Amino acid sequence: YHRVHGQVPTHIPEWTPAMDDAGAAFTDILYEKAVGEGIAKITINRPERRNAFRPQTVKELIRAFNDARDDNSVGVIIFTGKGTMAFCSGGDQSLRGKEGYADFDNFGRLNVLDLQVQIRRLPKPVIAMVAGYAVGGGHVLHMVCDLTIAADNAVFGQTGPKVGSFDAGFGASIMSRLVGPKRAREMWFMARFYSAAEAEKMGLVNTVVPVEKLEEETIKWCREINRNSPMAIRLCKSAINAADDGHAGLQQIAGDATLLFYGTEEGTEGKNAYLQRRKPDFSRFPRLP
Ligand code: S0N
Repeated sequence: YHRVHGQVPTHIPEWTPAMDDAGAAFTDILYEKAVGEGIAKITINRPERRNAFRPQTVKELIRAFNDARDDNSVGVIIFTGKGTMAFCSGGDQSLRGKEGYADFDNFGRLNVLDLQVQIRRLPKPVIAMVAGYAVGGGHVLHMVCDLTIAADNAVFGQTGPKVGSFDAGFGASIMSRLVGPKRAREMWFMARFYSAAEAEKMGLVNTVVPVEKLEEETIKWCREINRNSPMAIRLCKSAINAADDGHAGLQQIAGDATLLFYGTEEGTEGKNAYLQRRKPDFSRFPRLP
């Protein structure tokens, strides 16, 4: 393989600050792109709170993920937290009220659930790059990513039953798929923390590397993915999620099929016939077995 494709370079690229169409500054996140590499990096930037998210953080993350999705030069998205102490420690508990988390709006919300769905449906790989704590809602965020590259100082776990909360959505179902129902029950019932090595053994993460090599290794994975067919990767992602995501999963993979069909002569014949006010002629297209 390497003789044909060459070794994958591991140097860290130059990160250029990025904006979305709204052009408003980000306060809680950093959004960067490695121009010419097809890699975007989205970083929760609240290290003083172990990268806990508040509603504003989630709103900004949703904007950045949308932009990275729409930018057709981007093939892979890295999702991470600032510093090496934490990927994300979940919802900011100081802002938790009766209806969810409240910041500037003064009413509660759980908009991280929208972010989870967005990452799951985004037709490009999202890689969680985890140093330090990935706990509570932060642990769910790494689980909804397509891949997780962990530093050797990473710590994983749910805290909900200790702090009076739980994520019975993707936080339970995707975990059960990843580690199996017995382990998932253990993680939620006991609310223990697990080391990177334990997480690797449980199938929670793809690989573990020394913390000082974390970005280098993640970039290497991104470059290796970006060498491959974006359409094949898109279909693999939607296929792997399809059954678990029910109607929404079917809709995603069906949309991919429509996207491909539009590119065929058969699909184009129907559109042309309509525009040319004639009967479509599908007779030349084979009825394949
Ligand atoms: C991460 C931990 C283990 C790190 O410990 P360490 O290194 O000893 O640091 P600390 O001194 O504890 O923390 C440093 C400073 O950061 C603040 N901080 C840390 N985490 C949070 C947080 N989540 N919210 C607010 N502040 C946080 C500390 O307070 C400290 O600040 P100072 O220096 O000012 O004292 C440790 O910090 C820890 O255990 N953190 C809490 C982890 C946790 O329980 N998270 C919340 C879990 N719940 C969710 O995430 C809910 C998610 C959600 O939105 C949801 C989604 C779906 C359905 C339901 C929900 C739901 O809301 O329940």
